[in-house]
Order: sequence, then structure tokens, then C-alpha cells
Amino acid sequence: DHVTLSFPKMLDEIIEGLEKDQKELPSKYFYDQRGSQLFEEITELEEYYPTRTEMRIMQDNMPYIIRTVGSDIILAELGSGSSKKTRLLLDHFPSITSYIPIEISEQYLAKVVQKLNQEYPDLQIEPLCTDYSMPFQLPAIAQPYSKIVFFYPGSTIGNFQPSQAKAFLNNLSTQLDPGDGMLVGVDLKKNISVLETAYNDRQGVTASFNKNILRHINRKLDANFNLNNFRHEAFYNRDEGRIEMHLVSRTDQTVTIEKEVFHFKQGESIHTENSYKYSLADFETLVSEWFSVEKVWTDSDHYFSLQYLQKI
Ligand code: AVI
Repeated sequence: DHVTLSFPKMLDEIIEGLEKDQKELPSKYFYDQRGSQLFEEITELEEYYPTRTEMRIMQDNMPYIIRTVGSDIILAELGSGSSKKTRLLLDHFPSITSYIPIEISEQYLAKVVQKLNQEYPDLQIEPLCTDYSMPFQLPAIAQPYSKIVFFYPGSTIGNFQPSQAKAFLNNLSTQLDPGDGMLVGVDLKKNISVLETAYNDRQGVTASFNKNILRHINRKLDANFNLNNFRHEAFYNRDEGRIEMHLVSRTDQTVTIEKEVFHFKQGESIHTENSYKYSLADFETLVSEWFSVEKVWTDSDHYFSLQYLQKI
């Protein structure tokens, strides 16, 4: 599945990240087929509150959400994954005329689209396999005269650093006209132990998901990471307002990637993911150059929010 993520680009990004003082890897490389499946398992864990909370918010507010988003829309979902939350919308929202799932993992996307075509025979589905963190073009069905609504659930926007999130929003907004919108899930600041538990589940699914980035690199590139030589670490960085995931080297070791050799000291980490947690005010400020916040729905614990943003 390396059609869209071309080999040289993946290699460049990985080498660039591992050459930094604090080694890092782009978190989008979690998501090969296996990584997407592991993430799906995470969403079903007791400890991982975001998915079920967001689904609950959607279920509890569906008529209101539909009224806010409007009718006759083209729904373009960013990082569509299993499209589970989309099914919730499609089942209640007959006025979605077309659906554009946008997903980095090609095999996973193909499978899900095949299923959706069977389940929703009247829906026009136009998949787009791309790395949406880079500028991209929506397919031709998203033409003028129809309202475009991006659907970006799960608080995946929190996996961007704020500066990256702004570049991404800026790029999205070039595809939108005033009145178009975005239905976005945003995870909120909360008790640290709730956060840290969600990223350190007892079964170790999150640990496997984290390590899968190394397996993915071994598979796609000529690399020899030994997964047993790294351990999963996840903690809340209060100053930055984010969960950080790292892979910590258990020993002094070297790893070779396409003839480039990287040294790891015992205890040295690779920073693999950020997951920012926002206050409602901070998020509004983040998007304010391009979007107005029209509506915010939350759960009773204020753990998570679903927001409708309108392009200004
Ligand atoms: C996809 N994204 C919103 C997840 C998150 O919570 O940041 C990815 C994840 N990482 C560890 N667990 C889940």
C-alpha cells in the first residue's frame, strides 16, 4: 500500500525525524493495514474514552446536528478509517448525496468502500487515498453548487501540533466557500489520570499500536528495527497540553534503514505521537482565522466535544 505515500518521501521523512536530537517519527506512519486494525481495537477499549464519548454525543444530538449541518451536502471524511461514525450520520441523514472518504491506508480504504457500497447502494462514494496532511484536491464530484462539509471526528486534529493544524486548516479552507463547513471532534482538557489511563491500557493494545510504526517501517523500507528492544511510553505533558507517546530503547543499539545507521542509547526515546487536548476557548482561537464555531456539543463529563465550524 505505498502507491500514494511514495517510497522516497516516506524514507526522507523517517530519516529526517531520526536525525533530530529528540528522535521522532510522523504519527501518520502508524496507519498501515495492521495499524488501522489496532487503532480500531483501541477505540473499543474500556480505558479509551474518546470514541465512545463522541459516538454518544452524536447519538444524543442527532436531530440537532442534522439541522445545523444542513441538507444536500457532500460529506468528505478526513481519515475515514472504518467509517463507523459515518454510518451513524448516513443512517440519520438522507440528504448526504455523496461521500468522499479520505484515508492514507489504501488497502483499508478499499475494503471499507466495498462494504459501504453494498450497505448504501444509493450513495455516491468517491474514495480518495491520500496523505491529507499535505495539500490535496477533492475529486471532481465536489463541484460548485453543492455544500461541502468535512467530517473530521475522533480528535485526530489533536495529532497535529497547533502550527501544523493551522497549515492544515488553511489548506482545507482553500477547498471551501463561505457557508461550507466542518464537523470536527475535539478532545478536551481533563483530569490527568483519565488521560494517561486512556493511552496506557492494561491489555497493551496501545503499546502494540505504538510499536507497529517500527514494523511498518521494516516492511516498507529496508530496515531492521527489533520491536522487542523498545517499550511503549505515554504521558501527559502539562506545559504543552498534550499526551506524548514515545518508544524507549531498552538497550544501546543500532538500527539500519536503507544503509543509514542510527544509534540509540539505553533509555533514549523516539517521540511517535502528540495528542493535544484543548479547552473550548483555545480551539476557537486556533480555527478563528478560517472558521467560526457555530455549535458545540459535549458529554455530561465535558470529556469530549463535537463542533460545527463554518467557513468564513
Ligand atoms: C487518532 N488519534 C486521535 C488517536 C489519539 O487519541 O490521539 C490515536 C491514538 N494514539 C494512541 N491511542 C490512540
